[in-house]
Formats: sequence, C-alpha cells, structure tokens
Amino acid sequence: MAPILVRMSLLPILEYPDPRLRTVAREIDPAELDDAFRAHVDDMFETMYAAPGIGLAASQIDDHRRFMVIDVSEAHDQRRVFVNPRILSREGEQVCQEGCLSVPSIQADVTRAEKIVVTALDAHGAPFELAAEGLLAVCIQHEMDHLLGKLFIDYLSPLKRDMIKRKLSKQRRSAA
Ligand code: GNR
Ligand code: NI
Repeated sequence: MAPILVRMSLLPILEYPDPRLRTVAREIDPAELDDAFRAHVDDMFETMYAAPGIGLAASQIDDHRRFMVIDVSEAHDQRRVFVNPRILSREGEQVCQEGCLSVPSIQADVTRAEKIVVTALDAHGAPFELAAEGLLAVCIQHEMDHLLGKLFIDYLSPLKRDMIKRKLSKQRRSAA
C-alpha cells in the first residue's frame, strides 16, 4: 500500500488591535498558484475549522496576498477559495450579527448587501463567478473587507469600538 503523507499545520491568527490587520493585500499573479500555495490554503482551512470559523482571510494569518477561504456549511464539505475576488454587483440589505476570529468574543450587528455577484480565481487559477446571498454573502463581504485592512468593528461607533478595545486588552491581561 502506498503511504499517504498528511502534513497540516494550524496558523496563528492576528488579533485586533494588531496593526498588521490594517495591511491592504496585494493582487496575486496566477503563476503563484502552485502546489505550495494550495498546501497553504489547506492549512488555512484547517485553521479556520479548528477555530471554529466559517471564513478566513489571508490578512488574518499575516499573509498579505489577496485571497480568502470560506466554508459556511455545517458538514465542512463546501470549501471555497477566492483569489483576487471582485464584487460585480450588490443588491438589497441585510443585518447580521457578526463575529471575527481576529476580534475574539465580540459580536455586533452589521448591515451589508443581501445579494452579491462575485468573481474570483480558484486555487488553480480558474476564473469563476458566484451569486451569493444570506450568510455566504455576508461572509464574502466580511473577508473582502479584511483584504482591504478593514474590520467589522470599524462599522460601529468610535465609543463602542473603544469599549471593545478595552474589553479585549482586559481579557488578554487576565489570560496572560
Ligand atoms: O467565523 C466567522 N463567523 C462569522 C459570522 C458572521 C459574520 C461573519 C463571520 S466571519 C467569521 C470568521 C472570520 O473572522 N473571518 O474573517
Ligand atoms: Ni474576520
């Protein structure tokens, strides 16, 4: 029987207010989409599932290339990779209570488009177009914000954001 090598690792996730989360990601040259890139994508999925989360932008693991991974399914069987994503159209509004692996234990309502059409490359460089609504649409918009250095708490009032900053630093002090 041929041996099967399984090589995976969990990646550390940057946490607010780490300034690296504010980096604007750079476009990926399709020539970069090699086996090493796809192994890295697998590590991101494992990191996301372990957290647990439904999406992870490269920015959150201190990789400032323009891509993200998403799986909103409960069975963890709908992996989607978006390289150089672009939103082609948006329609309607929805309010969703959001959380973020980079802002642990904080949740807040955010208003976003209800339906979007997004285009991107997959992990092999093949272009695709996807119409998304509901939670998938929320998650795509949340991850694309990360790629621009933006966090969901940026939509809240400065007062509320300051309260969150204090709560997180207090949490970290008691965890240390
Ligand atoms: O796991 C996550 N859940 C979630 C819930 C509502 C709206 C957005 C998200 S994304 C988040 C994972 C994350 O931080 N991705 O950047
Ligand atoms: Ni997030």
